[in-house]
Amino acid sequence: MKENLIKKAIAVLDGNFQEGGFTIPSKGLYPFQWKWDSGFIAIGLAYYNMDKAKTEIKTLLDAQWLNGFIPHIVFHNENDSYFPGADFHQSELHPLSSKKYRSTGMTQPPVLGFVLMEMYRIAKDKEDILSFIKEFIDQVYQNHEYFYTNRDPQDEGLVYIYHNWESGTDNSPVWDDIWKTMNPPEYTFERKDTTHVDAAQRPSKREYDHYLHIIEIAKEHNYDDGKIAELSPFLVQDPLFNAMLIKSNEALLELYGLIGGNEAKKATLAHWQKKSMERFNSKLFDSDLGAYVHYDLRNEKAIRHISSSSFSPLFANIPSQERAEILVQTMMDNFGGDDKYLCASFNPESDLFNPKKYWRGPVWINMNWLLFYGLKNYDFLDIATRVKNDSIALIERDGFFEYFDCRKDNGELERTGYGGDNFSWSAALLIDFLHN
Ligand code: 2M8
Repeated sequence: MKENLIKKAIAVLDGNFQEGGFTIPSKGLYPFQWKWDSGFIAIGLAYYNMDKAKTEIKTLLDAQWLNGFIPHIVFHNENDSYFPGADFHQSELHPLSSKKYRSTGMTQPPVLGFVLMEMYRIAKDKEDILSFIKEFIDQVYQNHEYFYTNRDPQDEGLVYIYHNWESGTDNSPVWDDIWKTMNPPEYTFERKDTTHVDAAQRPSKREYDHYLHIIEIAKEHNYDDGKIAELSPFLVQDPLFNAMLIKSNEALLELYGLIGGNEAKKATLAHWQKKSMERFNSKLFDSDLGAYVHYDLRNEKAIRHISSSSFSPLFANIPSQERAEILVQTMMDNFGGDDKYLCASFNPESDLFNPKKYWRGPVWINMNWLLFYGLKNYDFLDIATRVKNDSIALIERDGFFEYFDCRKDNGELERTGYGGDNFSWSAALLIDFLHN
């Protein structure tokens, strides 16, 4: 059974691998290289083809800008089956953007530090992987330097995102109140995603107007970080994004330790890490909700919703044991009923929860993967096992979908696996689940 599932997962990943040396998230729907997808994909690849895993990371880093920024989509080809594509984003507006690849002018969660650490953990030949890491680690460090230098205007140790697409959790209800503060024009454009996937499972046209409007503002200022911090209607400190940065800081520190030398970089990483951890805990924990929340920096207020991002700090060892216990209790009370698979992407107890719509409720395998290791960090071994087994059960129930209905189906649900099929990170992280 296990061997069979691994074989199927490998077939999904191999089927999505492209000649340019990267893996698309899913055929049709997502025809390019995405930043955090590539990171998760490399973890799966590392189990059966370390060379491919290295290539995945190398290709992504090849698109890094001169200021250390790594874009969220690298447009390796002219495929026009995705909107908005390279012509809309116009990364060339930024003076330091890559001359080799067109890309977006926004980023995604900084997963690469801990992905390198995972590759090291999985590798059989430690010497070989360490020489790969040695070659590329400085680029990841420079990416962190970009964040701390350009994305933290009040020098808090918490970095902002300026677009919901930077969060990775695109249409989460967390952003709904921000949309109410904006009134973008009604743009005319041709959606491509809804030709691949039922519109009921994707963001609405009006939501897309907001998404495009933020990009238009950034483009007017040639993607200048200072101007974006000043003017973007969307400016958020996201617990998921910052937890990924903190976990990656920790990984870089450990990897530089293995490599030796690099004292100045280690000292800087340790400094960032301390500051970020402290501020994360003092600013983003909501004691009344018993969960970490997002902070809207533009409108200076906390966004008081519980989502799967609220639990991601467990992965980065951010809460104390005592706080972790509160957090897990909150999760089990709201998300953990026997009638549900763990872990919905948005609070099932909220009126805004939608079990079929993208980041408004369905289970995502990458979030479950973060949760699995996060729960293990704090010795919640039974719940961690449940998260792992639920993830495997969902893939067995539905296939390698992009997202899954968290409700246990007694035959009354018409379908339960949603979005893109043969989805790469679902396959890649299943391989990891089955080995751990
Ligand atoms: C989804 O986002 C893209 C935009 O980046 C889209 O909807 O077109 C998100 O789920 C994101 O987290 C993911 O990286 C991307 C590709 O899988 O798809």
